[in-house]
Amino acid sequence: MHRRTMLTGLGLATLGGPMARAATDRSLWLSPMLPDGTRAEAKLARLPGKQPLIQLTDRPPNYEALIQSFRTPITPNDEFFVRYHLAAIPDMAGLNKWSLSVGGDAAEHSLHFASVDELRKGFPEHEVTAVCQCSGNRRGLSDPHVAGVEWGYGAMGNAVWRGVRLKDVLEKAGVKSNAVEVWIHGMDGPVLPTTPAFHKSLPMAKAMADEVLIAYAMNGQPLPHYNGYPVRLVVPGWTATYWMKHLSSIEISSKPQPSFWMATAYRVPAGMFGVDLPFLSQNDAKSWPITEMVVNSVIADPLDGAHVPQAGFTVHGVAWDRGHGVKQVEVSTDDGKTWKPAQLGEDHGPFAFRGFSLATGKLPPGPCKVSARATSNAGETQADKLKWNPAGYHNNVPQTVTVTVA
Ligand SMILES: Nc1nc2c(c(=O)[nH]1)N[C@H]1C(S)=C(S)[C@@H](COP(=O)(O)O)O[C@H]1N2
Ligand SMILES: [Mo]
Repeated sequence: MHRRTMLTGLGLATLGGPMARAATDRSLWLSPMLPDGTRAEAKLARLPGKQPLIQLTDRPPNYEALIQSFRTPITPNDEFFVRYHLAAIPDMAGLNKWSLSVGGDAAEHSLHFASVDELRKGFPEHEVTAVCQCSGNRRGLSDPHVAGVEWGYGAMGNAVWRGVRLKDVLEKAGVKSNAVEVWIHGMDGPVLPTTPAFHKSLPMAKAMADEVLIAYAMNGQPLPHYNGYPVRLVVPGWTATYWMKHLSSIEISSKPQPSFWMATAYRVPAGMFGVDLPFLSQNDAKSWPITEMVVNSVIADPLDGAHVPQAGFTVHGVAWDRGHGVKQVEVSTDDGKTWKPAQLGEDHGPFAFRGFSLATGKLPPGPCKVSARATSNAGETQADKLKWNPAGYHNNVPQTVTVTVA
């Protein structure tokens, strides 16, 4: 479809603010660093119930958020990114027949919840504000490029999640002493029976952590269809591959989950990225499963290519880490030569985005390279140099936004 027709079809002309700006200039929503093929094929498109997002693939749906969505620390549900591995996703009628089974060879009993209400009424409710970030966020910026969905900066979001603790449900089922992992599975599946189903697992120590929720609400609303309706797992601090959507089965297991998605995919070179909680049952000599996120930040305003006044402008963005919380964000307006501490916004807890802002003051005319660099309460700072790995994970090199001061 012709781009102009598509955008008109989406009704973008009627939207104000950042969306309208994004719609009129492709360079404002597509990172200049993405591979040419990705840049040529990506388009703004709307899934049911969503604002237009950047469509990277349609089957399965892989849509990233516009960078403008990170001007606020809480990401609205209708701007939240969507990522699926497999294309057979139940429709709402199918998902309304949801039920959850809990069992496994290392469970004392099995449990069955026939509705969300039954689950909700069985346990105390909890809330956590946490970043859901795809392991592959920024993969498209890997240099040299790597295979996979070529995400830019928007394969992430931060929301207030409400649900019951996984731990409380596991304790009700009874955890035997030989339990090693909790296996999780959702209601979506492959179109072809030869494609491996999306089976994942968590080590017992993370599964039993207080922050891990079986969530049925996101920012005070039911989960959107494509973000896991009616129930998903929320695993704060860990990349989103463990955040199982349409969660339908939980097994307490004495064995490591052997699926393709644990044993082969979603792995990083052993020891390349430090973690607090090792996933010992899935580690091998060469590689570890990707688990805890790395400290990172994104500049959401100004956008690459923007024109800014000599009197100066305010840099806005968000920073996050793997659950220690953000201690400081520094901003540079001279291509990383000098850095100034930014002002931090409201603290939404250690697993959440932390907003930051910095007023630049007067600037000389010409091109200006703006960067941000976050440091966590664990003393970790964003990497100076990309820790390249074959799947393009954990890219936390400070982003550079180039604007023109005029
Ligand atoms: N059932 C199911 N859950 C899933 C996936 C999936 O393909 N199927 N993908 C995982 C991955 S890799 C990511 S990045 C997140 C994306 O969450 P979102 O689509 O709500 O943004 O879902 C996770 N949970
Ligand atoms: Mo992901």
